[in-house]
Amino acid sequence: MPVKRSARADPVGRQAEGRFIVRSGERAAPTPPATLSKIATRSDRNPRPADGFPQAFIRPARPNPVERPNGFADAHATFEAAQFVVAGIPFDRTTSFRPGARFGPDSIRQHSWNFESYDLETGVDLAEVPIHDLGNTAEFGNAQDMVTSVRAELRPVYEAGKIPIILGGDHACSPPCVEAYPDGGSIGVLYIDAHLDFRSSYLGDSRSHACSSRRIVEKVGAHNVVVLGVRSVSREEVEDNRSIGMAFVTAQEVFREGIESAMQKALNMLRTDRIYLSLDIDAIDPAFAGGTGTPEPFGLTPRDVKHAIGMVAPRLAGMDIMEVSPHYDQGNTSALAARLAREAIVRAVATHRVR
Ligand SMILES: [Mn+2]
Repeated sequence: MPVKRSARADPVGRQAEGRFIVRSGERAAPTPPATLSKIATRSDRNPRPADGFPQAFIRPARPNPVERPNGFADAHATFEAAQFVVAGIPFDRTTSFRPGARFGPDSIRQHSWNFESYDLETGVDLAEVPIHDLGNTAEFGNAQDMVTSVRAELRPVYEAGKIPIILGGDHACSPPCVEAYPDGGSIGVLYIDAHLDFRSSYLGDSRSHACSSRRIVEKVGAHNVVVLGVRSVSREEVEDNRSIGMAFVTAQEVFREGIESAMQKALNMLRTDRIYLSLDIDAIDPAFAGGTGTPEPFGLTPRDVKHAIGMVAPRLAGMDIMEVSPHYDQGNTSALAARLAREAIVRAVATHRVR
């Protein structure tokens, strides 16, 4: 039977402080991994009523669009058992053009229910992978509050050896996800974005989404960051970076050389054992992912990014998908984001490098 999401175990012991809370709605009770078919698993969540009930009122085998649970699909595990931990940061207060990425996490979760749990290419069934959904952070008044809280909330996730899958939110949400990585651990960052995001400060805010790669460089070092898919920079960003030396691979290079070669180049530069993948959905061409705050033409294809995820997966330390702003399209951007999150999980599992 459905249980109140807010009534479940508090994995990091901080729900009383109002973070990673789920504000509304109910969620289907956890179900064990499927042993028969996908349909059987979905049916378990929606038991058929007793015989004789009018046919018109028999509930569908899969959640319908209005009664779909709030959480990420197939996230049935407890926090303790989980290898992957989904969390949402519905924060978009530094968006510089079109706001709305605060609606990204829940829209991505909704669209995650569209997909089968079984992945044809890897043979991995997400229903058998321990995934936990922490819910969303509380809302924040400013970027610094968000940064402080996200750092504190994500550190225990890393310390427990789990891989966070963070759903944003504007790209200002990414630096604290990297900064939360335990001190002493060396981490590389693959930052996939149309923009360089290398401003020192933007509109008076050093925590603006226009400054995110720079904040990450300050944490992990310029030699441990590569930006992929770039096609929009300011002159000042490029000039600043000449002395700092963060590497980037342009969208044009990906188009010219192909994603395999471009990614090989990027991975050769990231010498750390583990890599955090930050994906600004605007790296992908607005023809495919127009539901975003700052759409930039001449972008990567969804297939490019799928392939890039597959190449990073054996070293995956964590991942975020940011800047999905669902009200600017018909759901295709959210669907793509949900599918790419699932791709990261199945590829990481398939390479048997998950701790
Ligand atoms: Mn961007």
